[in-house]
Amino acid sequence: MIDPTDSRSSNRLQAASLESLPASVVRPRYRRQEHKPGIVHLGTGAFHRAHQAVYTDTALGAEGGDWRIIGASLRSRSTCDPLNRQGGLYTVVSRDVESEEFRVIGALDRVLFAPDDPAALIDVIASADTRIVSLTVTEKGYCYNPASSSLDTANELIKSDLLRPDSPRSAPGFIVAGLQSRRRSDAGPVTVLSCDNLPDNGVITRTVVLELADRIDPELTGWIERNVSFPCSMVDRITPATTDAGRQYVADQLGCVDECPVLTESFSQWVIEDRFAAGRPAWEAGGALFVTDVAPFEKMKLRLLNGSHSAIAYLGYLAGFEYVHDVIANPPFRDLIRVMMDTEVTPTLEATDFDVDAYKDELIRRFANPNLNHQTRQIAMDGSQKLPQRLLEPISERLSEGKPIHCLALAVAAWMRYVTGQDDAGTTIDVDDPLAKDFARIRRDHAEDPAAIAEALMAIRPVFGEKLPTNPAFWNPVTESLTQLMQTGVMATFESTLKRVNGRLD
Ligand code: CS2
Repeated sequence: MIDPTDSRSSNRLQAASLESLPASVVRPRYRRQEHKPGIVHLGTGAFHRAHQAVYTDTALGAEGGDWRIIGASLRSRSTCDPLNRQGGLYTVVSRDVESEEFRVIGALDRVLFAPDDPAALIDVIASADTRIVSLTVTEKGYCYNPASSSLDTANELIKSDLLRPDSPRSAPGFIVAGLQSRRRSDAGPVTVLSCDNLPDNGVITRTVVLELADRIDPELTGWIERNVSFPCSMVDRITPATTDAGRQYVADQLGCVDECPVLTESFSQWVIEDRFAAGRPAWEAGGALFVTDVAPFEKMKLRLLNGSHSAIAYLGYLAGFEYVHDVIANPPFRDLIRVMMDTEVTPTLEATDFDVDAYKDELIRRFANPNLNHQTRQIAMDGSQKLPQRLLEPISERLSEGKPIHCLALAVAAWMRYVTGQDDAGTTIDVDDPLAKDFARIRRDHAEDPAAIAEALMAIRPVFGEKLPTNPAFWNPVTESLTQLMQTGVMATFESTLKRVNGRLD
C-alpha cells in the first residue's frame, strides 16, 4: 500500500509522473513551463486549490497567457514544502452523490512560506510580471473591524506591521509593502482580488490596505488609488479540510503519493466584478460570471449558504453530529434550515432574475452530499468573524421592518452555547476563534446563567455593534433560545421554535 505521508517517496505526483496516471485522470491541457506566473495568491489552502486555481487551470488550457500562480502561505507551513516537492501539482477530486472526477491542476508554480522570507513575497508582489494579487486568508485575515468599518489597529499583526512595515506579518501588511515596492520600481498597475466570504470583499480589502498604507506612508495611498483596482467577488465551492483518509484514497486511486490533494464537491461558482487594472485570465472559460455588481449574488450566498452552514454547524455540533450531511439527513434539522431560509432570510434578499427557490433546493442537496464529510467543527471555527454578515445583518434588516427572527435568533443562541459551553452530552467544547479567551472568561464568570452569558457576549462590539444589543426584539428571543438550549437541549428547542414560526406559541 502507498503511504501518502511519506515525504521522501520517489513515487509521487510530479511532472514526470503525469504520463503514468490512470487514463481517467484529467491533466493540464497546456505546457506548464510555457506560461509565466502572473498571479500572486495569498493563502494556498484547500479552498484556493479547489476554486481559483482550478478556474485558472481551465483558462490556461482554453486561452493560454502568463497567468500561472505563485502561492504564499502567511501562517502555516504544512502545504508549502509538499506542494513544492510536487512542482506545484496536486489533485482535485470533485464528488457528487454518484459521480467522481480526478483532475491534476497545473496552475500553481510554487508556494512561498512568507514568515521564512518576507522579502521574497514582497518582491513577487512588486514584480512587473504580477498583474493580480488575490487572497483567501479567511475573514480574520483582513484585520478588519466590521463595527467601525475600518482597519483593526488593535490587532497584534497590524501593530507589528506598523512598527516593521518592511517585514510584515498580516495580509494587508504584505500587500502594502508589495505595493510600496511596486510604486518605487514603477512596475505598473495591479488588481487586488479578495476571494473570501465577506460582504463587499473588494471594498473591505481596499479599506484595510489604504488605511494601513496611510499610516505607513501617506504618499503611497495616492499611488494606490490611481493604480490598483479592488474588484468584489463571490466565491463558492464547499471544500472540507483534507484528511489522512482522503490522502490515502487519492494515493490508492492515482497509484502515487499526493500530499496535498483536495476533495471537494462538483458544484463551483464564481461571480466577479469586472474591474481589472492590468488584465485577467479567461476565467469565464471555467464558468466564472463577470458582472458590474456582485452585491446581490454575495448577499444571497452569504446569507443562504453560509448563514445556513453556521446554523447547521452550531446546532448540529451541540446535538452531537460530526458531519453536515448527517445533520441535514435529520428531518427536524432540515425543516428548520429550510424554514429559516424561506421565511426569514429570503425576504431580506434583493429581487433579481436569479431563481432563488432552485438555488435553495440545490443548497439542501449540496449540504446532504454524503461524500464530502464536511465537519461541523470546521464551519464552527472563527464564528466571531462570520456571525455579522451571515446572521446579524439579516436580523437587523428584519427587525427594522418589525419582522420576527425566531430561527435566526436560535442560530445566534446556538453560537452562544457553542462558544461558552458544552454540547448536549455535557462535553466542554474546544473553541477555535480569535476571541476564544474572551469566551472562556465569560464561561468562567457566568457559568450556567443564560441571561448573563447572552448579555456578556452581546457586549462584544466588533461582533454585535451598538444597536442590536439594546434592542429587546433581538435580545429577548436570543436569550430565550439560549435558555432553552441550555435547559432542554437542541431537539426540544427546535420544536418550540418551529411552533413559534407557525404562530402556535407566544
Ligand atoms: C463555510 C464555508 O467554513 C465555513 O464557514 O461556511 O467555507 C463554505 O463551505 C464555503 O463558503 C462554500 O462556498
